[in-house]
Amino acid sequence: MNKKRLITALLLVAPITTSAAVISVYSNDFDSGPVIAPGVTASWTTPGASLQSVQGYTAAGFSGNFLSSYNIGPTAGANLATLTLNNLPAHDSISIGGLLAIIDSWDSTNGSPAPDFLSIAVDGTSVFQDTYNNASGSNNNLLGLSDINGGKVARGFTGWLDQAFNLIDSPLTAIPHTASSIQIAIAGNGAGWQGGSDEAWGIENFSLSVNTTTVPEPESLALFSLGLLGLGFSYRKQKV
Ligand SMILES: [Ca+2]
Ligand SMILES: [Ca+2]
Ligand SMILES: [Ca+2]
Ligand SMILES: [Ca+2]
Repeated sequence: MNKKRLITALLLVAPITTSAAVISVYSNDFDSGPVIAPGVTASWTTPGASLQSVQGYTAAGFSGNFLSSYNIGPTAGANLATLTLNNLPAHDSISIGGLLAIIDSWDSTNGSPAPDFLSIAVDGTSVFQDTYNNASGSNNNLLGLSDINGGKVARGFTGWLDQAFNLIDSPLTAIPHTASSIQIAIAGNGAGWQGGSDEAWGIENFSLSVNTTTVPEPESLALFSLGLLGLGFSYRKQKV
């Protein structure tokens, strides 16, 4: 096939590729107020968390305040922070982003008292659950989140060592979802989760984006077919 025909064929094939669009619908640094897409409404209910200083987490890229469970709970049902968003644009999946602080004496699934879990649910269905071993136990960051803290380093609160992770590339990316409303619930839980000032979580730069996938239009499919024809013609021509 000559170069011109190859380029023509590739150009015609290009429109068949499904394209994805990402729309940021909510982000919050917990300092300057949330940024919310036009038409979308957002509200938090936070019996298990409050706005607090990030303390030494500035060294891990946090700033000002974050949403944290430090010094709160645990009591049944009170370990939660839930974000509700309504009037989302049409989408087929969602992605949750942010920085996660794992504060003080977390005891993994096999330390004491354990197990300790950080859990995130979307519309009541668990999409994220992991455990951390700041104080005891051996299982830590089983989901392999990106460490942004340089390992276990004291970042304040009580004297126990602390951890921090970026939620990027976690199971929170491209979660299938189509409804126009969503509830995202963050909780510390597990039979050994002590909460209060023993072990806590914090969320910074929390964000939600919705993803749309564009399928090829019939016109593109027709062009694609023509491209294939052209490709076949070129091959035949070259053989003789
Ligand atoms: Ca902040
Ligand atoms: Ca503990
Ligand atoms: Ca600490
Ligand atoms: Ca514990």
